[in-house]
Amino acid sequence: MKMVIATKNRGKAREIADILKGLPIEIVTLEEYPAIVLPPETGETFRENARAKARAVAEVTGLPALADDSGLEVDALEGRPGVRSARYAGENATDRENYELLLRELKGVPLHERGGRFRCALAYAELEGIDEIFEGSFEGVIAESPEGEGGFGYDPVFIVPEKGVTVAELGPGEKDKISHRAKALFLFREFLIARQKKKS
Ligand code: ITT
Repeated sequence: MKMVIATKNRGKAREIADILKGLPIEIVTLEEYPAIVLPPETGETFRENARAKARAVAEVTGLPALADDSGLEVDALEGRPGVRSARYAGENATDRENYELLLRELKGVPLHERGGRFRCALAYAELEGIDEIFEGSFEGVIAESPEGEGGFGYDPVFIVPEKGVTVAELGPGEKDKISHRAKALFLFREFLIARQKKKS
């Protein structure tokens, strides 16, 4: 089976491809479809946005598509940046501009009140109309300053409490065992395997 990963975010595409290694799927990315423009993220939820991206890409390519809509919810900010995580500091903001804004907003907030979580909604769509959603979350604490070089997005400011380091400081492959995206992809994997069994 051939499947398109419906994301323009290279960090996400890399993690999804790594985690799905070993499944009998040929993965293609949007780098092979540079003309595709993803629909604007107008939804109020990760689920809605993921569904819109997967459906749009399945319709344009004719291939099954897997889209990821994700973001960071911070309790002290009533769940912000949430669905606006990618555009928090402005429409074309860099990862660094986004997390620097977050750190400014949390200035003076003590560590025990800096809890939050990453959320991921994965949507799988086929041209013939199948739509499935898989979700995962990842609890942590927002650091007072960035640490580490790995990952992408808010990883340098997201502390994994059990490890005492930020996600950007984790060793190779460690994030892919515990992240919101890994949890959602595990459910997607189970779905594909169950479906394959039913067919055979
Ligand atoms: P696509 O829509 O093309 O998939 P995007 O980056 O615009 O790419 P989203 O709208 O889902 O995707 O935004 C997700 C943002 O949330 C992302 O840009 C990061 O800033 C943040 N984010 C999501 N998952 C993350 C992770 O694993 N580590 C760090 N930051 C993450």
